[in-house]
Amino acid sequence: MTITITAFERSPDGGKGLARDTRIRWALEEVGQPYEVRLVSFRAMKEPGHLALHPFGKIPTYEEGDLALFETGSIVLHIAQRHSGLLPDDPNARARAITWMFAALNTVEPPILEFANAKLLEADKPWSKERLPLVQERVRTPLHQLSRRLGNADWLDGAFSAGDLMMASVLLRLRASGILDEYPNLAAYVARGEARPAYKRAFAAQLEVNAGSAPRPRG
Ligand code: GTB
Repeated sequence: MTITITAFERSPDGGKGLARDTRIRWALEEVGQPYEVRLVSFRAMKEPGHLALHPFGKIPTYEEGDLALFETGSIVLHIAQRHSGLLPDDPNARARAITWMFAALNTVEPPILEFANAKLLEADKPWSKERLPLVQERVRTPLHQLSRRLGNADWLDGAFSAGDLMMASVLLRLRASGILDEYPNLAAYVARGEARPAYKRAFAAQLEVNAGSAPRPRG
């Protein structure tokens, strides 16, 4: 059955791979599933056709036969459960890998998004300069804890899993701020993710869509 995902017609990051379709592309590349991409504009995302797929009017979405999904956590989990390569067979190890996916999305990503919003959407507010250090500290706290847990390991729990795919995807967004480099083992962890052939194919595919489009900050 054909898999179709949606992505920005023109990503605000100009192809840096930070929009969330890259996670889905990466997961599909890891498990060797071909996919098609339907590009959508910001306007189309808020129109009924897209809202029927994604009630919050965002990308990415995932369609496969009768199934339509939204939310990257749900989509990556679906891909990992349907195809081998992203979750261990042992039930406990599998549950732990899924736990890392949730940790990435529920613990590590929220302060990173708050930080991105503070920089992009609140920079002109009179209180912005005063608030930014607080927001940055909220980013650093889970990073410090994650760094301590990862230690010298390559991946979070044994072999590379969907948990690592999600965690590295979430951390990637921090690189430009310099905060990721404050944690050399996390920076190396993200670099290991990016060095995977599946990530490289995913990155190249999104770049092909966005090459030449100027970066345009947007949350
Ligand atoms: N929780 C949802 C998920 O995980 O799927 C969040 C989906 C989401 O926020 N999608 C964003 C979107 O569609 C794109 S990824 N936004 C359009 C809108 O809300 O109108 C977020 C994103 C956008 C741009 C950059 N960038 O340019 O650096 C990075 C991340």
